[in-house]
Amino acid sequence: MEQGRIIKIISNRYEVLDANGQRLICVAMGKVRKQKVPVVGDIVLFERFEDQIGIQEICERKNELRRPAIANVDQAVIVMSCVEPAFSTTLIDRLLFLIAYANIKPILCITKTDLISKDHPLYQDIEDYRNSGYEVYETNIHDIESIASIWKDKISVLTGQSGAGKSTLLNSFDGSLQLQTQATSKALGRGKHTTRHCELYEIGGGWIADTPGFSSLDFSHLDAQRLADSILDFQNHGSCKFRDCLHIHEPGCVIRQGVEEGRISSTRYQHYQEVLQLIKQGKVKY
Ligand SMILES: Nc1nc2c(ncn2[C@@H]2O[C@H](COP(=O)(O)OP(=O)(O)O)[C@@H](O)[C@H]2O)c(=O)[nH]1
Ligand SMILES: [Mg+2]
Ligand SMILES: [Zn+2]
Repeated sequence: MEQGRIIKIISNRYEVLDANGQRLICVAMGKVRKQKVPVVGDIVLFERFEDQIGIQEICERKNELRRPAIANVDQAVIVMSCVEPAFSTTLIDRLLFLIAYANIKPILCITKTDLISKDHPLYQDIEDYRNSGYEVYETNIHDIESIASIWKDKISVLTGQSGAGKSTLLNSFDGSLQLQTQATSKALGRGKHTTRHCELYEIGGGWIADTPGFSSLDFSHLDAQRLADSILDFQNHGSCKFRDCLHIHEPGCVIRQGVEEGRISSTRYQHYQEVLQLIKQGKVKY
């Protein structure tokens, strides 16, 4: 059997990139469909038959996201606009937590900087992320230079609200892509949600998935302790001396101390507490 990677899914047709870089249209064989639902990014074993190419097996995933459904990514870029839609550290942090929880490297891309002044207060939030150890890029339609070199040899996924500028960003890197953006979809009268399926595009020497915006983020499947252990702000601060510590009530907890002394972002800590509540409550909409 040969190995390849799913780069696009349209209903039950899977586009697989083979070892020679050829794009093949495949179907999923029955036993695969029983095993699990194939997603973009999946490494698969496939077989060429006379009349079709069949995916026989989905290889073990090194990581996976649910929303968007994608597997085996190296980095997830949270695309957040300065305005339209409004900048939100709550949303950034919820995405940061979900991405780190999934064992994927998060990166922040702040778009539409052309629409705000250089002394806008949100630059303090950006500084806060940088101080916490996150990689942050600032872009706008006229200037994407700073983020141009991060894609090489990596599988990346863009995530963020509808309208944040994800498709615009990818179009700026490769004009031939012509991904539909909100402006173009309005012109065509197709409403707001323009990116309908998940697909990997070859850009900047790597592969990037554009994804639709989401209407909700689901925290119901998260384990509270694993969340606490996956938050980079806490990890960078050294480990808490208590085992199984959620860093909430425990006296002498190093993370709480770090927050009190201003060495851990109080915003992130507050958002962490909120997400713990959401986990307790079960399902949630943002
Ligand atoms: N002024 C400005 N507008 C932008 C920028 N990036 C995207 N837009 C606009 O924002 C709207 C939404 O962009 P789109 O790429 O469709 O967002 P997506 O839903 O995240 O893919 C479109 O009208 C874009 O032209 C930017 O850097 N500056
Ligand atoms: Mg889009
Ligand atoms: Zn603790």
